[in-house]
Amino acid sequence: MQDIILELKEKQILKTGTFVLKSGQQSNLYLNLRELSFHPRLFKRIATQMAMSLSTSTHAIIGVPWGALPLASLISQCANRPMWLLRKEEKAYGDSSLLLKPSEISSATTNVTVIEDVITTGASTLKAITDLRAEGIYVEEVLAVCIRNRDVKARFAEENISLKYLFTLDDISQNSVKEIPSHKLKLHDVTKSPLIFSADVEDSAQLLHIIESLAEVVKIFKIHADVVHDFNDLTIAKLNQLKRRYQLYLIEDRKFADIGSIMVRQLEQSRYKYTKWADAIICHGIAGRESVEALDRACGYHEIELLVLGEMSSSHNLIDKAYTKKIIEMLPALESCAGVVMQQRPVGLSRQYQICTPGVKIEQGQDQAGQRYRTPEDVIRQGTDFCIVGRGIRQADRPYETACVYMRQIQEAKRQFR
Ligand code: S5P
Repeated sequence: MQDIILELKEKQILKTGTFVLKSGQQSNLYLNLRELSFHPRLFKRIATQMAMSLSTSTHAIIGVPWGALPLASLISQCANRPMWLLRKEEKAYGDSSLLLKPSEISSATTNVTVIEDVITTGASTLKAITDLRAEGIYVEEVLAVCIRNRDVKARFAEENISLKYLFTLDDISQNSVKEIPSHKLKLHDVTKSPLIFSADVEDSAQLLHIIESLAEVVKIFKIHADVVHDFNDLTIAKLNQLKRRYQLYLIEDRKFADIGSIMVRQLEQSRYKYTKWADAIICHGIAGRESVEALDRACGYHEIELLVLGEMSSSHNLIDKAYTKKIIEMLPALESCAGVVMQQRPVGLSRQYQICTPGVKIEQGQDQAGQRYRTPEDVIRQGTDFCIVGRGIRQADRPYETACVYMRQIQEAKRQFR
């Protein structure tokens, strides 16, 4: 439910401030669920949740006119239960009945669920219930997205109606809303946390689990979204939730390497929606200055930092000293560039650029596919700011404890060599 609340906040459907409600009461939270239909995916999620709590003995659902009608129709689809219609006022012509339902169904034998979006005093919902009762309908329950406070439950209990809802506004404490940062973290905000964990796992569940289990000790996570086979919008919502809760910095290691216009489209139009969650992306500079500058401008627009790759950890890689030098020369023109992926700090490089070094393990060595490893002590001695560690932690029996060991070794080496 917390996910849904955060998304409502992000989409400005849930607002903070000072608001006067229809009832005249003042509130510091305002929920405008009328705008939910502008966001079909979120709307469907909410309707699905509500459909799951529908009573099994309900024959039909009825939305309180008019605000709850789009929601009721979506729930009707999700639950595969018919939707009947209740008019707000009687018509002066034609069929004057307030209720529209199939004529062959007798009112006396039917239970209905009334759907509402937000219930504050309950007055309009109770008016709809009175109208339905006048038509001989038995209202079994009311299902709402949200109630303002729990006191209103007693009002429905008096009427012998069960009131179900997804959340109450009182539950959304001011603190949990304030926790959401208004800006993304920058790499220099997290320099006290010099370990980057490469979360190169296979699916979203593993990704979210490993991030959450390490988040107390690791603050920077590097992800290859395209190796997470079921990376989707829910993964993104949950990643953002973890980001806020633990103040994390997320790097997408896509290693963009094409001409500028394509890299910009890859950044902005990818199915992995990098701009919705990444604080930084990694790119190659192979296409040259103008291409990287185009990507840099797009990064600036999306408040994403750029990390440019100047050296690789793999054996016999094709990068030579001249190439690395040209990458370093490119940096001053890149306004979003926060750092470089390098094996060591180049002499004379400005301290404004953080050095991030992959290929780090407690035991130095090599894997079967070209990766070479150096120890945290070795890379810190070479001037690195951040050690990037993947399998050294992920494949350990106790990843959390192992991450703590890496962190201690890195910090110890920093004390020794700085
Ligand atoms: O030169 C490089 C650059 C990078 S970003 N060598 C690398 O290994 N990486 C990345 O660091 C690589 O894509 C992987 O995500 C991580 C190393 O993982 P490990 O399991 O070998 O520590």
